[in-house]
Amino acid sequence: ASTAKPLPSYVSWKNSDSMIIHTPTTIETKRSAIGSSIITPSDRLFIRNNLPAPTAADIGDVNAWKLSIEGVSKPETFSVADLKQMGFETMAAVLQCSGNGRGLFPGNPSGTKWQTGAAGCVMWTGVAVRDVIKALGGVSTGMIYMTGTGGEKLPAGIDPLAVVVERSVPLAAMQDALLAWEMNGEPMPLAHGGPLRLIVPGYSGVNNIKYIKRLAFTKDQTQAAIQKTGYRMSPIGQKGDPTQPAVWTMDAKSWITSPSPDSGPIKAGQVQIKGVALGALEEVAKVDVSLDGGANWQPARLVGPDLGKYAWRQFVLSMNLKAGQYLVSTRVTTKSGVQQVALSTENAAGYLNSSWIYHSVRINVA
Ligand code: MSS
Repeated sequence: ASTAKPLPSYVSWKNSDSMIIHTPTTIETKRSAIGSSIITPSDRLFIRNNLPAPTAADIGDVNAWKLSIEGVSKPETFSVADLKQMGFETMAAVLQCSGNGRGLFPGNPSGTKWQTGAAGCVMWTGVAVRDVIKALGGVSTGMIYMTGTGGEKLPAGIDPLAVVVERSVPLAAMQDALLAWEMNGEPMPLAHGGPLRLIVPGYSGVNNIKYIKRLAFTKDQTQAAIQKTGYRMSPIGQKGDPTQPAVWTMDAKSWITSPSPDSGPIKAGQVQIKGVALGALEEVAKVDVSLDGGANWQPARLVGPDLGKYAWRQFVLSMNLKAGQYLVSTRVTTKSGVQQVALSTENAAGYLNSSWIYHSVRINVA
């Protein structure tokens, strides 16, 4: 009997064969199912919700959805229809949960045991935050953070700060941020943050606020628990607190998508070793592949168009493999020479695992 859980109704349109359903709010893309055309198909993109997602009835008319903007010279509230008249940009950017790869840390940190599939490369369309801010006379002096607030209805009887999805990122992140109403050429699905989503490219998943209702430029980081104590790089055994680094930018990282360790033995002969590599904040310069756990490295070939520094690159290494066991490792280097780390510091909640050692995969060739 199959023990596979069904897709929850709010994402029933996802391709269930491609997904690993950890819980109704944590749904991962299978390693081999991210597709091979750079952009992750929307029906295979992972899902992570810290609060139950709003329903279509909660949202109503998507063009009438309101965003208030504060901490600027002329604070203003815009509808999505207004924003659509203020600018137009399209950008490819990787969306990756802060906890992607948590299940590959050796120490069993708490939280969903994501492998590689809490990530995707997505085309986002919307208006640049900087254009909206310009129209409002610029950011007020003294502001150091950009704070976005999710539009979920909050459960009654609980301190809102304990549950609201509200995140602050350094003001500089505003430069390339987008208020997006479209994803992969379609209106932003509700499950992915429609009617309007804040995209902060280069920053991990949690900073990309879905159903955003407020964008504020602030002197301080929000007091919301998800910022104050949550998503902190806490030492193992310690609780999160504001003195610890916040989970903000991602790191250079790569992994193989094929052969997938879950797809059984591979036939000896010519094998295409494929994967994806992100530079996080910079373009990918090269990816090296090792078949012996990092003793020897060979350059892979980058495949397909370069969609900019916030996208990922596909890579392939075509190899003639004899029968045997191989420990396959991949290591990305960015344009300025930043190399994917060998080891990531394990932390209490298992955030930001970008270690090539922990992402190495044993494959059997028969
Ligand atoms: N937003 C909101 N509003 N809410 C929630 O819950 N989550 C986070 C982001 N944003 C949220 C938000 C997270 S956490 C993540 S990853 C992301 O989102 C996801 O996305 P999608 O679309 O995939 O679902 Mo981790 O770091």
